[in-house]
Amino acid sequence: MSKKVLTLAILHNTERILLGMKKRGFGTGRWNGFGGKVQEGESIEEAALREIREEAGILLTSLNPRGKITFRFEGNPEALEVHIFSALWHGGAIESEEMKPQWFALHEIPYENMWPDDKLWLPMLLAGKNVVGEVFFKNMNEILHHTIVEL
Ligand code: 8OG
Repeated sequence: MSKKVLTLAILHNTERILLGMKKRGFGTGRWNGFGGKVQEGESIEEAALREIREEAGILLTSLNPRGKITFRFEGNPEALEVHIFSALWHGGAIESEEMKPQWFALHEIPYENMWPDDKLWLPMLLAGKNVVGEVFFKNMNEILHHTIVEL
């Protein structure tokens, strides 16, 4: 079974979270953290830092590794191994071709317009826990089963 390695970074502070509206590609129309595919020759953290720079115009030098979630879709042999990072952020963000950034209060996270798994693990992450798990999707909107636990 093949796998694709991706990154996902959650930028937040004690009051707010910075999400981006995905304007193209996988997950279009959903709010998400910033991230994408790891390219040849870069470490996973380097890829995460590059994606934050490209998608939100934010220059960071390090990230906190927060765990890993593997996504599978029914009928698709390729697993998506998403490495999750976080960083404390208070500053601005710049809209890119891929993402329109927006701050949300931590009690107003728009889960109804996010990937359906996010409500399963993002609250744990924001509570300071690291997460590890697997999510098996029937399609983009429906989860067949999942296991997500504190790392
Ligand atoms: O490069 P590309 O835009 O295809 O990267 C996809 C991004 O979406 C990457 O940051 C990983 C992230 N992602 C998934 N699946 C899920 C998911 O179920 N929930 C969340 N929050 N992000 C996901 O690929």
